[in-house]
Amino acid sequence: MRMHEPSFDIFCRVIDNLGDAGVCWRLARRLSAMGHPTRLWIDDPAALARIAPAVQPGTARQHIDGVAIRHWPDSAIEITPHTVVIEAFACSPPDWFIRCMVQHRCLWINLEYLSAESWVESFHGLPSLQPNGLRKTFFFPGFTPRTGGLLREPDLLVQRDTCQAQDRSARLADLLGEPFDELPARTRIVFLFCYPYAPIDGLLRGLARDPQPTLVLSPDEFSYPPQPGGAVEIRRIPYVAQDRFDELLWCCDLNFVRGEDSMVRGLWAGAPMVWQIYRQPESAHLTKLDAWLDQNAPPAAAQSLIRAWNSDDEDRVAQTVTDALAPTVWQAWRRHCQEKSRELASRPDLASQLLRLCTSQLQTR
Ligand code: TRH
Repeated sequence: MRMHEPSFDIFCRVIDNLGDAGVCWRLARRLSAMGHPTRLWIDDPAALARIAPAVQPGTARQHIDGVAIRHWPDSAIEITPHTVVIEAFACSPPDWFIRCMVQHRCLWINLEYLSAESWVESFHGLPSLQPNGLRKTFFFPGFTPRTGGLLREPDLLVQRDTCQAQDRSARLADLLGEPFDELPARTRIVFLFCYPYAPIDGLLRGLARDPQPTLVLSPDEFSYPPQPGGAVEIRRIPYVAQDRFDELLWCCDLNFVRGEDSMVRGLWAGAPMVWQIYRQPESAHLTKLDAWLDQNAPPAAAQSLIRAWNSDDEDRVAQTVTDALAPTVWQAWRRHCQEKSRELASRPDLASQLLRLCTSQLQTR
């Protein structure tokens, strides 16, 4: 391993759900695909296995999609660290590993949470000198040119458009391993990925009032309210591997996404999207949601639906669903999402920006 070439150790602590593993896995695969040796340390490989089926949760070391995966060990092991160490979401590597980092003068990056708040621009890229002599750099993903950007694979939008030119029932059948050939004409397909406390009852009521038939695809195991009536069908679907998750979103007309990684994929899908933001104490998440809505600025009716979806108010959700599906709003919302996906994709992606930063820091250290 050469001293000035970025190679990566990524540390991932799974707090809950799939987003911690999801973000780290996507980044690790991307860095490896760009030709940089990458090792992912994860404390809960079972969470990763849900979205990367080749992963064996009980195996301490494995190599999948070009990434070396290590079960984060409890005690010190003999290891040479890579030139760059990324801690995801301030999880901090273990002390014994930090001692190796000091010895090898590693770069240390803290990959932060995604936020559209304006302060992110001034904190992105800031260094923090550690008492042990290492310098930790704060890397903030974001939606504007002065942030670290968003994870995006090359030609993603071209792949999306090519995929969408093919028959949708056939694509769904291939992806989910179930027949989809009886979809009534004009069926609206809704992908529903949300937290168990989401106001689903209100959503289903709103959809049931709409004249267009709806098929709701849901990978989650929580129980749904009784069939909502109207032409709404709910279909439980299996989880798909992360490298095919986009294809699922590309099959749908309206995507309900959550957390961080699925939200970004919803943006790339370029279709109307409703984001359920991860709840934080003292409603800090609502400030983040407002910041994103201000910045992204979807049509007013879509904003009302997204705000309602992040509340407990089922009636408000039902009403705002109806408003957002009204033909003129719906068309404007679709156009908006298409344009936004193109605008965001015109900026450098997160992995390229991270590489540029690490390459220049390694040369000057
Ligand atoms: O699961 P999430 O809610 O994750 C989180 C965590 O709560 C975490 O603690 C918090 O820090 C973070 O959000 C902001 O949502 P997210 O981020 O969308 O992650 C889900 C991952 O699962 C994403 O990588 C996509 C993947 N996925 C698949 O690969 N296949 C599937 O079928 C589904 C439904 C998801």
